[in-house]
Amino acid sequence: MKQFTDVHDLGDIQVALKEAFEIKKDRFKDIELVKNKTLMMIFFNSSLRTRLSTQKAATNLGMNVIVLDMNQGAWQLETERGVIMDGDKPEHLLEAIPVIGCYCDIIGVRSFARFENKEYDYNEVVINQFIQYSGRPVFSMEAATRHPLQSFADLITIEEYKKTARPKVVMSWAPHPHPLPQAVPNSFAEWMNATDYEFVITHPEGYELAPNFVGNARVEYDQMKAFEGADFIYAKNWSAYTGDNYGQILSKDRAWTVGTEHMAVTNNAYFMHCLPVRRNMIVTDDVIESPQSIVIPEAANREISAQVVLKRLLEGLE
Ligand code: AN0
Ligand code: CP
Repeated sequence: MKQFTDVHDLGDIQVALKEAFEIKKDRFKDIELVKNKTLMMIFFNSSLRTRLSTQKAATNLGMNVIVLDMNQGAWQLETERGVIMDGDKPEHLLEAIPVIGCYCDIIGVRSFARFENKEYDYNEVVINQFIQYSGRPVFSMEAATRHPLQSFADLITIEEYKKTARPKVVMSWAPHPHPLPQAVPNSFAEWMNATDYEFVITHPEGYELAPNFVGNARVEYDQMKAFEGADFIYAKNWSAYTGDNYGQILSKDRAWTVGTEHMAVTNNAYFMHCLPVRRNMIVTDDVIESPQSIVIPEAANREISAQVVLKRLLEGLE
């Protein structure tokens, strides 16, 4: 594998899942796969899980790891080409990226949507510049429009917990005080559409995601109706995508906060969230602390999804 930015890079997802479960059984089995290979993790945004789980996965494979937080100690980077750099940014991304590439074999990048320009975000300008100019295989640690390491871990988790071959999975919008990217819901939808699960998306009007991510999912505006008979509830906030509302908050309606009354109409569904989660905005204390909440095993599977991806990228090195 040469890069990992979306579900298609993995090829057959059943094969990838099989690989994930083999790694989960013995996560140190590939430690002799490579010697002296270095992973560089570049963060333009904060992280707890991605940073820790990806570093753990890399060390399971015997890699060396360098982590760079671009907002702490690195030069502030200009990203637009053609800008006269007489402002407060001393370095350009177009030099920084190939320099970073000199010191490592594989690069992970976290760069969220900025909400300044929808086209810039949806063209994935930052991660694509890393792909183009670093000379190294690049993988997404959440880019502007997708979070594939998360979605892969979510899929592994559903496979572990599902009680029927074709579970009903419901992704529900929930309120949040700040505007959040669409990357997690876009990506989750993309991965769910690559399975044969029954997949439903529920959100207030105005929160429609880009049609290429929604795909064949059923969109149901009545949250309670969507939850009926669900086997998995996947909660997430996102800001508006459509038209001039891009990046805006249209609702903070706490009727959408997932509570016991919502879970009561499901098929004793498991509750999932990528974390970090705002309690009593996205989900009540009672639901997230209930035995049906699988947010911690879901986070644990981030190590596994990262290890599959790193192993494949290592195998693809020339
Ligand atoms: C981020 C988001 O919604 O994309 C990261 C989630 C993994 N969440 C926040 O910024 C709170
Ligand atoms: N779920 C997730 O990616 O968490 P972090 O933002 O803490 O990495």
